[in-house]
Amino acid sequence: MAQDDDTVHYDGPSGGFGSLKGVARIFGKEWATPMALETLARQNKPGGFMCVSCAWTKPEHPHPAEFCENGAKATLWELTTRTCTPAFFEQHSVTELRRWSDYDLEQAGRLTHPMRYDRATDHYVSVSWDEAFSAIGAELRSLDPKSTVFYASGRASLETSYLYALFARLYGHNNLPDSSNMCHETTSVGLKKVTGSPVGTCQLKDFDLCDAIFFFGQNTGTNSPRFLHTLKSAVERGCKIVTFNPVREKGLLEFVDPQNPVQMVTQKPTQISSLYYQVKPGGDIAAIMGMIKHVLAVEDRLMAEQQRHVIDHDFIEQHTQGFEALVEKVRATGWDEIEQESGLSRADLEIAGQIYCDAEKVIGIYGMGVTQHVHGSQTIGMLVNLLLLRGNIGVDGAGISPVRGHSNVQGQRTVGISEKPELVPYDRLRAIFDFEPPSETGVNTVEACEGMIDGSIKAFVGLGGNFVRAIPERDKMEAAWTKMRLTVQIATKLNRSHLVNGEIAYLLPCLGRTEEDMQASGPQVVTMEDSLSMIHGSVGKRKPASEHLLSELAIVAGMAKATLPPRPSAKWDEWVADYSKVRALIEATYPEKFKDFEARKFTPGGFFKGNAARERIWKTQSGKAEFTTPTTLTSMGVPDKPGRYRLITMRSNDQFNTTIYGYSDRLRGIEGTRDVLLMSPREILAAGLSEGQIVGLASDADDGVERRVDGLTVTPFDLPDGCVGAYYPEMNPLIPLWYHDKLSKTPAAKGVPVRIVVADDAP
Ligand SMILES: Nc1nc2c(c(=O)[nH]1)N[C@H]1C(S)=C(S)[C@@H](COP(=O)(O)OP(=O)(O)OC[C@H]3O[C@@H](n4cnc5c(=O)[nH]c(N)nc54)[C@H](O)[C@@H]3O)O[C@H]1N2
Ligand SMILES: Nc1nc2c(c(=O)[nH]1)N[C@H]1C(S)=C(S)[C@@H](COP(=O)(O)OP(=O)(O)OC[C@H]3O[C@@H](n4cnc5c(=O)[nH]c(N)nc54)[C@H](O)[C@@H]3O)O[C@H]1N2
Ligand SMILES: [Mo]
Repeated sequence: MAQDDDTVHYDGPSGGFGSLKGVARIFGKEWATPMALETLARQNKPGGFMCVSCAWTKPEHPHPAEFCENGAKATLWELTTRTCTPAFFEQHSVTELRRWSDYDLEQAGRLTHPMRYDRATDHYVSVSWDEAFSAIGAELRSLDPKSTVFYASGRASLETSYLYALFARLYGHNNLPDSSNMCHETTSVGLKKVTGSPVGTCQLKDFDLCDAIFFFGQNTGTNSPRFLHTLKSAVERGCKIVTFNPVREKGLLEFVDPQNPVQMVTQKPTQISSLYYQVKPGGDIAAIMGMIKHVLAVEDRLMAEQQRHVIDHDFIEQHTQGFEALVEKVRATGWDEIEQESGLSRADLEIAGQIYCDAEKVIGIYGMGVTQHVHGSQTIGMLVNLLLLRGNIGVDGAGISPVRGHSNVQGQRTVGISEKPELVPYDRLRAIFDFEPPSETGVNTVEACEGMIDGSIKAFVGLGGNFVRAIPERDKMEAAWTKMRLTVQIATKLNRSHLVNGEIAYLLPCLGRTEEDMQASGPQVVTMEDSLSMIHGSVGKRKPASEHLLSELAIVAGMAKATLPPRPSAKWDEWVADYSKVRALIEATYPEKFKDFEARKFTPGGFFKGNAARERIWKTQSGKAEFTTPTTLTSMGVPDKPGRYRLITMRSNDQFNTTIYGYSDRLRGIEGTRDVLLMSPREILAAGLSEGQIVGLASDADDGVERRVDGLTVTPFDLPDGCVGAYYPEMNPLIPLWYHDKLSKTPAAKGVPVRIVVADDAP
């Protein structure tokens, strides 16, 4: 695709020296210790520790250095020697800190002491753990459990997560929203609906066997860089990668392996995508419809010529339902509509469709570009439709593989962090702990926010994360937040969510995963589940950032003990002393997935928890894999109109969610600032704007609510017409709380309706 000359772009491939420089920039800072390299060498290795960055799988035979630029940044970020001590809080009031940027807040370093917010002086003051636990316990006891929320950001271990969910249920609620609610909940609900499995079906070995990979809205180079090694090997043995993404992401175009000396010297990159389609944001349903239309046309032609079938009719007959309705819909949909909604030409989609027909085994990959849309669930349904046509689920070398975010986000759901009681084996919880778990469905993230606004939610406990910064509708939410009675945050570093406090507020500092977790029975192991459903043990070896830190598990147990009446089955102290006892509980609760958990926890490459859809056992309502007929060709929630743009909220290469490592998005050529509005040169011209002009964005959701972000520099960028790009989390004030995936309520952060506001005095 042609690139206008003045469009900002970066010429180097992803990986390569640029990625080493990215790491060096962080290493160079005074706060990285000389021990850092030794820690990095243990990253993602059996018996080592599992990276705190993304959830991509950890292979059985790791590279000498099995980490990437961004994994190294995440590790070093945790290893900083800077500390955010009581003296820091004495110096800076909470009101003052609210004016700091996300970057500056986390630069303050690791939290060292448990802190209580003192409203009278507007400062955090240090408290003892006992004091914090008993105050939190007293507050929780005085509240209706159903008016409280226990949030989890997907990092905490399986052991901690299991106990956190148990604490919630013993206390009396299922209000367990998770970062997954803003992320792959579309998968947990949408993929489960059609395949019966809430997670992907692929394993690493499938990537050695597939003939084609169709890639939708996942930015591998930045968000799961180690996956590039897998893709590179696939390409080198002839696998075709076909990518759909409005942005020409460097990592999906070409890659220099920083682990490969020859490639590093020659700098000859591997071409990753054979075909790259700049689909309109929200245009994926239409694009897949076009491909399916082509598959049907090929089938018709082959049938007429009495040749072989391209569609796997035996599979469809035996394993699926809904095929005829889909075919009818596809035949009734015209190419003009498909071209209009996808922004792609019939000829291009026919080429993609032909690659699909020619490939024996196909994998479908997707990320936030699919899940964060109003009709994201329908897009997942369409991708599954495409795969089912040729029996591409449940055979080696094929399948569907959503790429998950946080390092244990998938695992947290596996061990009970879910607002939906039907997803949790209550019979086993009853038997093990001798209690009646609450039957009422809890709140997800959006519902928790609604509850804070209407006053029904009165307390928030956050196991990691930066909730206030990550959710939509920030301005309204920050105001609602302060009306809560109690807010408790378990964290490693200071962030915005710690500065908008309830009436009573505690900030509880915890160990990071790289740090040694010493308990009564000795140093502890924790476990996590990656994107491919592999379970891994992780051991931290570093000296903790402060002697006052507790492990996340100990903090959860401390709060639970202070809140709940004692019961013989709840052995909080024993569990803290020895995490293997918690693994035994996990195995007892989920025996099919965690058989011989303790013995298998260090299996190289992890152990597979199993997946029914992979075995072609469909745990759907119909007992079959379901073809679904889309009700729309666009996943946008509002129609286009003049002056309205579709905003993609993006992650830079220098951030992990709300943690901003720096201001270099080197793979996109944007340096020194995050306050940019990315637009195609054509659109800049058409809107009467000029490069470098400072503009604002306003929400254009037709609900009469004023939402604004100002101070964005117009920057030419290679994007399809009708859309603009800007960074997450800065753009979150623009997303209405009600603008989310219909089925799962995942906020639709990738197709936000906005208009551009030019100040009267602008040049
Ligand atoms: N370094 C780093 N690693 C991370 C994270 C991080 O912030 N930094 N975050 C972690 C987390 S929690 C998650 S969930 C994952 C997120 O990883 P991804 O799933 O990759 O998420 P995003 O970067 O938000 O967006 C993905 C891509 O979708 C494209 N896109 C936008 N709209 C559309 C559309 O309508 N259709 C299509 N086909 N594409 C579209 C965007 O251009 C972008 O390339 O990464 C995890 N890993
Ligand atoms: N507009 C827009 N909004 C989005 C998205 C988007 O693409 N666009 N993406 C969404 C997605 S996919 C997600 S997952 C959410 C992210 O939402 P969250 O998971 O809530 O946010 P993070 O930024 O990952 O959390 C960062 C904080 O976690 C804490 N932390 C780090 N390590 C640890 C640890 O080991 N233990 C504990 N207890 N705390 C730790 C630190 O204090 C740090 O400040 O945001 C969502 N919001
Ligand atoms: Mo995520």
